[in-house]
Amino acid sequence: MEQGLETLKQMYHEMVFCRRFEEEAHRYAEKGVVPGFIHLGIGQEACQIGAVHALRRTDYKFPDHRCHGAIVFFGTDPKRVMAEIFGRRDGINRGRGGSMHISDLSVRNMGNNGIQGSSVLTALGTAFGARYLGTDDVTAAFLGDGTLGEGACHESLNMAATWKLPLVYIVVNNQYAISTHCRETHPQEQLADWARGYGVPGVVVDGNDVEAVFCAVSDAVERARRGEGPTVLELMTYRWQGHFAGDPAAYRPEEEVREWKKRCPIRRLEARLTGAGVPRQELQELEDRVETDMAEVVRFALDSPPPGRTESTRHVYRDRLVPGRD
Ligand SMILES: Cc1ncc(C[n+]2csc(CCOP(=O)(O)OP(=O)(O)O)c2C)c(N)n1
Ligand SMILES: [Mg+2]
Repeated sequence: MEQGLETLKQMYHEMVFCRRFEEEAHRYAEKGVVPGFIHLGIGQEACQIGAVHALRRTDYKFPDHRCHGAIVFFGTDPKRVMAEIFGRRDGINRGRGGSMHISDLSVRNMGNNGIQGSSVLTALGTAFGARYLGTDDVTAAFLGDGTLGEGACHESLNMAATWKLPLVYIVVNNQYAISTHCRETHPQEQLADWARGYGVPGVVVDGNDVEAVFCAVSDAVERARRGEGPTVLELMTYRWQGHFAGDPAAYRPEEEVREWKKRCPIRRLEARLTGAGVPRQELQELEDRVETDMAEVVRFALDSPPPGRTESTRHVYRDRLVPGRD
């Protein structure tokens, strides 16, 4: 599936946006503006944008803790995503979720969960629900190489495979789970092979090539829409930062980090576009547009006040009226 140049330029713009968005989030985390942890997906932009383009607005999405870029391009206003990361009142979840728990049901971003591996179980619910309601909406769940070691992943894939549920497992293999290399925790050469035991296709993809990611996710999504069941995709990539903002990542060889930075997904798409005759100036204009937009995103988030103390018991289950209960 060859992508038109216009789509590739759009992807370029979005990947640059993801990178700059997270760089700004990182900068403000270092200043102490971001409460709690933030995990950055810098270096993994092709995984996020390639997948976004393969999904419809009505598909159910389960981002993981490193998916800020995808969350924005699922269709949530980036200003409200940044405000959420800053824990502010205008955040998409009123500042209560923070980086880890950004959800937006209007675009069927079902949110993330702090318990690694639990999303793939919840994802069974939306996948089954779509089938039950007679729609062809697909569920896509992002998870990491480390998370795949959770028992919940086996339970989820077993059920999805048996019931042929429309579920796509997007395993972003950035090779580390915090400080542990995936070779130390998984016996397979490629994690995608894990799917074979369940009679499910497992596909290894170059996760730094946005076109390859788009094609692989599209194929898996179409297969799911046709009612042929789940697919496990293993996107090979690397996170440039430590596990969380502030982790010096001393456990990784410097040479390894340098090598992976040479495979930058954004520079790679840039080479593809300029090789196809797109003037560098045109890409520069896209980058300039990102800078202008990002200043507005950060300004909005900084200007938004923190949630007031009196609000702390609002919008929680406590307020809900349960029939038959006092
Ligand atoms: C059940 C559970 N165990 C441990 C943790 C702590 N934890 C948070 S992220 C993480 C590593 C996840 O690694 P991976 O799935 O490869 O994702 P990555 O961070 O590399 O994107 C761990 C162990 C957790 N949140 N939940
Ligand atoms: Mg990982």
